[in-house]
Amino acid sequence: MKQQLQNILHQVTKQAKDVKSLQDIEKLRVKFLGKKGELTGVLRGMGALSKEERPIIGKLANEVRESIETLIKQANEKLLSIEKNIQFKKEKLDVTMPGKTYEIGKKHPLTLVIEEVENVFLGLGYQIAEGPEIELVHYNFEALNIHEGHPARDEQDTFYIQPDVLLRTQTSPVQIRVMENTQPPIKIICPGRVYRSDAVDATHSPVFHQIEGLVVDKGITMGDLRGTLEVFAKSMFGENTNIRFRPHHFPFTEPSAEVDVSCWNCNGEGCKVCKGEGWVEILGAGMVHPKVLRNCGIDPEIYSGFAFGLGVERTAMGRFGIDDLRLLYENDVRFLQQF
Ligand code: 2NM
Repeated sequence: MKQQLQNILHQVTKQAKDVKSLQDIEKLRVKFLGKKGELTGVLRGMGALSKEERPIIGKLANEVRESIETLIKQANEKLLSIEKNIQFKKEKLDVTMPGKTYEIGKKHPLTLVIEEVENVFLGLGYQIAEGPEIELVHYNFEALNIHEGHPARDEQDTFYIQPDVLLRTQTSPVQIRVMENTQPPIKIICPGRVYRSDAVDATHSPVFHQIEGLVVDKGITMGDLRGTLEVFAKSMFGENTNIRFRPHHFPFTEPSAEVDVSCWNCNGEGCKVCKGEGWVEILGAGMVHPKVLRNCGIDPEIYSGFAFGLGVERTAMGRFGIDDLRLLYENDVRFLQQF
């Protein structure tokens, strides 16, 4: 019987080393310590022992049971710590890993220029006005004193939809619409898309953007125009910027001028940006023609006004050093990411 007990302990010691799961341990416990287990079986046979043998075997049996319990407890602890380590490994969090970055879009350079110009004029108390891109010939040409036969009406430069309907070639028709519907004072800027039948190259596109400004009130002079454009140029291109007016002709303004700003790149010294001139042409401007005011129901004997217009693409190219206008429309992310 002593031999049997030692054999049981030996078996448990061996098998406890191989347990792979908590269920294995439970099986082991049932097999040796359970009601029908091997140790119990041996103990049942104790009745057949002599008086002298019984306490000796009983003591040994108790020791074996305690040893088995200890072995099972140790196997249990070992397994729990292994499982915990597996769990820890699975849930490991490396706080030094770089975070996930979500790429967010950026504003298009044309939008940046439009918003920058809008902000300057909003600060000067102007309102933003918009209008249709499909226009009546009346608003796009007639009301602006551009009559039939005028070079600006050349069929080739214009997308006609019907004989009296076209894609607007400038944003001035928006200003005509505002003047028709509003009594002065008027202070507006009109940003928007315009269309001309130009072939695409580095400086031309059949679709481009303009921003035109208009002020109509009593006593508005060319001095107001000059001061306004100077404030605008300084806030767009820097405090040291100067402007100059060169005489020009537009059918809708009289007098008219082309407006240059001193080169933002070389400060007037002459460089590649200004092609050695020291000046860059960015605006057209003038005093609104009395005929145009009258066309809109505003009495030129009481009111006067100034207007100006700039090309957004050209301004963006100057501002950001872009040498080909097509880059602005190709939506190449490598280009767009830079702004
Ligand atoms: C320019 C240049 C000069 C202009 C004139 C008008 C209106 F509607 F008042 F007659 N709007 N915009 C104007 C004047 C536009 O763009 C180069």
